[in-house]
Amino acid sequence: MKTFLNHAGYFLLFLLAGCSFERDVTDISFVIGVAQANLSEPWREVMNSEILETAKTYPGVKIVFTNAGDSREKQEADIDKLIRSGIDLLIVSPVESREIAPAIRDTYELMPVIVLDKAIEGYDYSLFIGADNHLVGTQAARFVREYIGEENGTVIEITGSADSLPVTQRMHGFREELRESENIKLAGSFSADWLRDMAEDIANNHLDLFAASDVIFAHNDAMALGVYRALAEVGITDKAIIGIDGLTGAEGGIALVEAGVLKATITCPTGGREAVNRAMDILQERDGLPKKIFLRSSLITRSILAERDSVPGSNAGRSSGDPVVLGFAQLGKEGAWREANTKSIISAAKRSGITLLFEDAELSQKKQIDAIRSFIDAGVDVIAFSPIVETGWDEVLHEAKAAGIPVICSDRTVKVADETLVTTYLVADFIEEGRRAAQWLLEETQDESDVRIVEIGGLPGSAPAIDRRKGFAEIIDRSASHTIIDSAPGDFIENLGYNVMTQFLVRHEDIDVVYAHNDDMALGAIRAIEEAGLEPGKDILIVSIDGVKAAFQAMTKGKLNCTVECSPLLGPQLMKAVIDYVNGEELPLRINTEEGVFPMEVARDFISSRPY
Ligand code: GYE
Repeated sequence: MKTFLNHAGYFLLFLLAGCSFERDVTDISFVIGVAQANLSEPWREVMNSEILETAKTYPGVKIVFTNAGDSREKQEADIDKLIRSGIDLLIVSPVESREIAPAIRDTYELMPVIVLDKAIEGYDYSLFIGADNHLVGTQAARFVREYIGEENGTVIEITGSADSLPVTQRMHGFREELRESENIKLAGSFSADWLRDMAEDIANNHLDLFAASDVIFAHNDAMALGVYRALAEVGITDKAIIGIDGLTGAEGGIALVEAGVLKATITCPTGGREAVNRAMDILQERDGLPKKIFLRSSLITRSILAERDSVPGSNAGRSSGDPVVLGFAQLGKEGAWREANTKSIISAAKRSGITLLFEDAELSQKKQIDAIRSFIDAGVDVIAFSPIVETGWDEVLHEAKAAGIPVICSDRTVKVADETLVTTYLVADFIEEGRRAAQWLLEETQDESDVRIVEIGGLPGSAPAIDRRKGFAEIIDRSASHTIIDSAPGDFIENLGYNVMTQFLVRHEDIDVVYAHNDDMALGAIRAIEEAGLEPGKDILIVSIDGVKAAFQAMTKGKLNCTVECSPLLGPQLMKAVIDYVNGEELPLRINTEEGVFPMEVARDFISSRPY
């Protein structure tokens, strides 16, 4: 029955959409195709209606929906039909993450593609938008830990369809965090395919187990409601049941929390609104387009709802004519990347009419904290900073929060106990950069055995140094022929890269590869290798990260073998986030920038167009 309905629904939509396939160029400026995975989950209905509602705010934009009824083959056919109908951009919410990837890649060769909700492997699409499902799971477990406290307790988990990426991520996040409390045991885990009635049946079939548990955590609110119904049937109405989604409307998570049916829910935005807004940015070729947007998820309880109603909105107290003031605390001037980053921020602020208070912390965390405090005192609208290291920010960020000033982390991440202290992260995926450097290396040296690698690390304790190391090691560890024989920090500074490499060359006779966490240190290493009478790029292969101009110059001379791009041009994205915030829009949790990999062979083709 479900399939029939889906197909019938699809045909209806397709017939309706049929009229728009004949494009009337005079009044339709863009047609956006939406390949939806299914419409049997309320969450997806909300996604579609958000897409429609948002599209209405852009005159001349037409949306054409298809519904794959959870069949991958059907979704491939849908995408095909949408393309043939003449859409300008595809939004796809994939049925699954793996096998659909080639169809998405082929479409991306023809037009921009936004992947919504389920990430796919690789980078063959324009933009990914979705929740951080690992974090969603962590947030749920944090609530459970807080709720159960020190006593012994048990929890039952009801998951969405097994074998789907968000489910695995939610499970991992939930269990990892739960393990922090030894007194809490997972008493059972069941899959109910995201469906309310299936969850109700499961609870009915295991009533004793459910009745004896302290908390039931379901991967969506619909299943949480199903469990509630089963327990209410036998007179249990005070069980702590928590869900995910936090949709508005009847039977939505917010109403269920308000009514006391659920103790809590974690909001999981559908991204429909964001997808259309970003689609328009792409179609109108606006500045500051990111690669991945992770949406914010928040814990909702009755008391949080009550509190929220009494808190003024983000732009309270501003009058619309006031210039927007941004305080930016730069970490220092350690090299070429940072110089480009600073320039990008200053010029983008000018272009956007934002008043910028700029402080340079000269590589001192203390100075950076002082700068943030000075922005709080000045009462700026938004604070942004590029955190020199990951930890040690809780106190000053609490001060900013207490003053009602949002904080954006630009380029690097922080580790804080309360994740609401940071409004948005505008960062690169440093782990992925490390992986890409390693993948390039494995391919380049695939026929060799016993490849000996030295690593020149970034500033210890900084997010890029921690993550670039992690991502690189993850891939290298899979190869029996590659070993990281030594690693030492060069703090992202050219001279220190030179020093570290000089010592490596004294300590080790047979170095095959240098992996440097940035180009500046690689350039320092090149100097050291030449001084030792060896040929960089030949006797010793060198791979680094950033993609600055000097790295391209070194590649054209054959001295550097590969650079993995990490764009410093964050100014336009940052200003967009600031303006969106001031306009009262909810900002995503994390925005990842676009990045490429440039081996030596292509350096000449790109060098003249490198923007930094
Ligand atoms: O790669 C390095 C700089 O935080 C991403 O910092 C940034 C890094 C960049 O010093 O060159």
